[in-house]
Amino acid sequence: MDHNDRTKRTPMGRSVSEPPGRIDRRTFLARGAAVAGVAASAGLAPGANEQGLAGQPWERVYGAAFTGYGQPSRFELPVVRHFLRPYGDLAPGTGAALTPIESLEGIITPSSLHNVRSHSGTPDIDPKQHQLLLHGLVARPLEFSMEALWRYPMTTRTYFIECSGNSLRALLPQPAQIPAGAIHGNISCSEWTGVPLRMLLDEAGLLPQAKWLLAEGADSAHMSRSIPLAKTLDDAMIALFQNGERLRPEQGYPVRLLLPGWEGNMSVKWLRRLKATEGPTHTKDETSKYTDPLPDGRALQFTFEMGVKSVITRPSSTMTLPRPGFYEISGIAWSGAGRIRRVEVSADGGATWVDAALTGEERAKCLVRFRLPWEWTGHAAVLQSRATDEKGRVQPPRKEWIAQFAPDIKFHNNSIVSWAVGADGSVKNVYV
Ligand SMILES: Nc1nc2c(c(=O)[nH]1)N[C@H]1C(S)=C(S)[C@@H](COP(=O)(O)O)O[C@H]1N2
Ligand SMILES: [Mo]
Repeated sequence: MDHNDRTKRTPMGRSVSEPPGRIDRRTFLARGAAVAGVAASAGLAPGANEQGLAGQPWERVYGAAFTGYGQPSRFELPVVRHFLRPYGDLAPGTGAALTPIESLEGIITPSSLHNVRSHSGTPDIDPKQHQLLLHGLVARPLEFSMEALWRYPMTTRTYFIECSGNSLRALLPQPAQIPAGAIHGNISCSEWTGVPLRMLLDEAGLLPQAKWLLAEGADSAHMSRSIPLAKTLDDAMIALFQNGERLRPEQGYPVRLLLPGWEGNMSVKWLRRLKATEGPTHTKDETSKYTDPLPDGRALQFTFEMGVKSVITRPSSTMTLPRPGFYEISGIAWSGAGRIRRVEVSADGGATWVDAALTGEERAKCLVRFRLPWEWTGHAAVLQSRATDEKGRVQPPRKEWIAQFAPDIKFHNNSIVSWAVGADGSVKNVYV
């Protein structure tokens, strides 16, 4: 449709020809003043700024002392991870602590809010006692102290980690009315620094029969997974740092495996052993879990790469829009296959779509932030986002995705997420 057809405005600045809730970046920018107007009606009386210059209480007292390790403002204390503890207090560190994606912006997850997925809690590992063994089908078995690992050349990359059980709660029979992060927050994105795994494998000398690598953690579950060699020689990293500091214990301190774009489970934390093998080991963690049941009774095993996906984080489930007017729709998108090429947003439950602006799309296997201005007219609306990656894969509608699997499917849900905005401004999780 020609944008010039939309220039007839009412005195309120609303185009009479536009359908309710239409979204358009140019309209938003042209009418930025209207947003300021909303703020004025929200209580900022003219002249309030000048009065404010007289000084708030904190402007008249000496500030707090330095702290050794900084913390967020006390006013941000409610921003915390969402716990999913299937065994309750019996196993308080088992399950997941999901990132409050609904409260965050940009693409980096603060380390303290990184999602945590653990099968047997977080071990308290002394880095001086911890060793990484590299053995099996190699010419020279090696054992690395953490100090030894530090002496290798390192690389720094920004990658997401998504649990393949993310969005499990979007498969409940009824849509859960909980924050976006409690449903879709089993994902985070950090800057990781470490040693390319390839370098250690080259040093050990892989034998020709070696085709897979078993990775095992030092937690009491001894979580372990089999990894095809091609990935370990590609972009796999032995990560030691997260967002500039040593890994957090919950992320695998003192050392973890990082397999960019692959299901989070394979990025073995608290890494203690890598064993080169001829075939996959078929560990408990890759047979009893992380398989996808099909309608004909069979199951898919080894679904490594995470699908193309996106979710609108603002506005999202359990939020309330205080009044009609301009909002910025904001969300995250990612793909295990590489870069995000496009994110489209719909405000009418998928009938029409508009391209959103992207931040960070030059990076592969990294979160991308998408944003789009939106005018909420006060009518009911259904907000959705749909991502496309550089391989041309498009995020599927929920019904289409579900139809591929048996009813007890639990993993790899990358289907489109829908948030319904009611006439009262309430935002609800809905299935479309
Ligand atoms: N040793 C070990 N590694 C592990 C796990 C575990 O329980 N033990 N959980 C896995 C799972 S299921 C996921 S999704 C990722 C999560 O990484 P994060 O907690 O840093 O987000 O770690 C993986 N690595
Ligand atoms: Mo996971």
